[in-house]
Amino acid sequence: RRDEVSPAEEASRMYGSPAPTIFSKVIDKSLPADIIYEDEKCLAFRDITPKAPVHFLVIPKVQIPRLSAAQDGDAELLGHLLLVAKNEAKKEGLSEGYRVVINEGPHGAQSVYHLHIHVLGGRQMTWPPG
Ligand code: DGP
Repeated sequence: RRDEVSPAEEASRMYGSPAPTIFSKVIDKSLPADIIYEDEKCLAFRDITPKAPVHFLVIPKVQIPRLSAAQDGDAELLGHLLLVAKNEAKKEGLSEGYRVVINEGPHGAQSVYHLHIHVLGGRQMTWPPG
């Protein structure tokens, strides 16, 4: 069954062996982070270089390297990440709205190759983004 393999084993089976990133250390708690939510599938923690008064990341425990590497079987997990993002945004008091961002690949300015959803709020956002 899916929940009998560790996240690392599962990632290895589904995505090959992507190079671990700094977020692997956040997941295994070998690197401290300000974790605001955790369950068996995901983690939400504050971004170390916040770009807004509230800026947190939601990541799967399975190391999907980037959105373009996601597979059809990830539909439930991806939906879960979005629901966690909006639940935590509410807990953070972002009642006036917020920005949800996934940076994908070089043109998307992705720097950490472990899929993550940015949630930014607490100030007026502008459009288009840089
Ligand atoms: P991206 O450019 O979308 O790949 O964003 C990666 C984000 O991860 C960036 O906003 C900074 C954040 N980040 C990088 N290293 C760490 C870390 O060690 N701890 C935390 N909390 N955030 C980190």
